[in-house]
Amino acid sequence: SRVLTVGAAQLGPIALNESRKVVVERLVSLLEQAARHGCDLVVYPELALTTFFPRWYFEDQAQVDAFFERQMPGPDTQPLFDTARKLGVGFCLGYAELTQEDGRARHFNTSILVDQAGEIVGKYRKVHLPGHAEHEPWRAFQHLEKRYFETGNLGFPVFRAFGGVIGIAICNDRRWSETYRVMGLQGVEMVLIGYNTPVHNPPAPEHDNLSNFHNELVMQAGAYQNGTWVVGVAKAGHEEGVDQIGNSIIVAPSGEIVGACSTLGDELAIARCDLDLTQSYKNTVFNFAMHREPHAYGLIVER
Ligand code: CDT
Repeated sequence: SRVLTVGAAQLGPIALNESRKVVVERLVSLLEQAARHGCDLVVYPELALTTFFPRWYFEDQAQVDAFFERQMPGPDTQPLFDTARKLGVGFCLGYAELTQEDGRARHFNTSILVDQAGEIVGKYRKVHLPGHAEHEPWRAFQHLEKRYFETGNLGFPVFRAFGGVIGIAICNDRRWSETYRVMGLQGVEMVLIGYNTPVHNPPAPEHDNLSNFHNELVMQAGAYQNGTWVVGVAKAGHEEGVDQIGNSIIVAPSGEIVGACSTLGDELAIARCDLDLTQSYKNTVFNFAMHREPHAYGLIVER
């Protein structure tokens, strides 16, 4: 067996005026708790350093850029990396990334994987950006990810780390079967997913009371259909007037939930995940080499 002990480090709300320093203290506290319980790896939510800023329309780009990190680690996040190295616990962290690429400023919704030595060993940039690009005042709150971020340009890579094959997805990515399958085809054994999911979906309020059900449905299906562990971690609770789901879960390759948070605040859910449990799915019902029929799947990549 290859046991990876994982902590799903759910966060409660982050206020608009909460400093990075205070948020990082919360992250460090969860990392210390995880170390005391023998975790190898801790997974934080999407955009874990600030409030979920796409809920507001900002005209001033400088105001938007204030939510972005220009350096990782930077002065505010260095203590998290130092603690990881000291405790020998890795982490996966979501943040807004502002970088210079191809001679221009690029904005991505990013997540990194940091190993037990405190080194960045993987990076992913969100592909499935939800919401809208223009101000829509009829909404109770905005979801302007399509305005503030570019579509991720790294595909869905997997990383050989923590004794296994690790993949990353971010929030809305988890609703798309292609996300898991592209990583499944690369042998992924654990997919790490942070999210910020409002309970209320303004264009489809009839879905609101199904938000936890859909959260579990997509991650349990993604796990089973690809023979992989899935760790889903929320930024939860009542944040700046918007209710966000919690429901952070750790899902086995069987599709069963083996760990879960029960509050809407800062909370750690832990599971001992045997990466070898992926094998009986990858070698039988989801033996891709034996049973996939890609000749019949062309439409998926044609439009
Ligand atoms: N952050 C993020 O991607 N949130 C989206 C909200 C979409 S509303 C269905 C999510 O998929 O949870």
